[in-house]
Amino acid sequence: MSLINRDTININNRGAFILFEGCDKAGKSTQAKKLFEYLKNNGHSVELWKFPDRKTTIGQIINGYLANDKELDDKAIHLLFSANRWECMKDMKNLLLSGTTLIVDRYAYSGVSYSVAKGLDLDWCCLPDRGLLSPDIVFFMDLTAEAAEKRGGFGEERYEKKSLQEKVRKIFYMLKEKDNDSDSLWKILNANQSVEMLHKRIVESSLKLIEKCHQLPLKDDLWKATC
Ligand code: DGP
Repeated sequence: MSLINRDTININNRGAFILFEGCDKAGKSTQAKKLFEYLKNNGHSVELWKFPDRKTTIGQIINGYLANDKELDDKAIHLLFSANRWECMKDMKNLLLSGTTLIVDRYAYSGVSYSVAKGLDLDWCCLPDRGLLSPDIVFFMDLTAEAAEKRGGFGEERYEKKSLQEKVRKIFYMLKEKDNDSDSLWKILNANQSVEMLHKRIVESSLKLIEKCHQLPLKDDLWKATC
């Protein structure tokens, strides 16, 4: 009989939590999908997730808000975005512990950046997401608001306005500082490079990370040290 219990096996083989963050139109979804396809085609167990998850009941309210069909108080919508992440935590945790790598397109960093850009208090905004699973890497797709504006489809949804996007970008950088990024959690990527160059760099970092995560425990301590 094996003396190694299931939890130990899981911890030693867990998947990596790979997060893409950035302002609107920075190319997060393109890179997240390309990485997903690369890993899948190379035999990895991998899933691609996106926040907000517009399919859940909470996600449908968020969708109506983003499409300007619904008006909601800034604090109320902030809490709904956070609740939308919390309602997925159990499934995400189980997948990671079973060895599946998760590629996640937006997360709590977007949650805080957009709400603070609208005028809410930074500490108040961080609290609802405190204790979520922590990502193992944050690929920050960095693009100026001027460059974003020139990309197709900009301006269709609520937050796609140049002045707001400029603020959002600054707040992402504040959150990077707040993370006290000693273990190089954040990778800042110039989103103006070619799709293929970015993809190559992302694949290289992700493969190293996936290997490293096999040995690391999963952390559900987002912002617990700083908030
Ligand atoms: P996307 O589907 O990635 O284009 O995101 C839709 C919009 O929602 C985008 O402008 C960014 C914004 N957003 C994403 N997550 C959050 C969040 O948690 N809070 C707020 N306030 N906005 C968010």
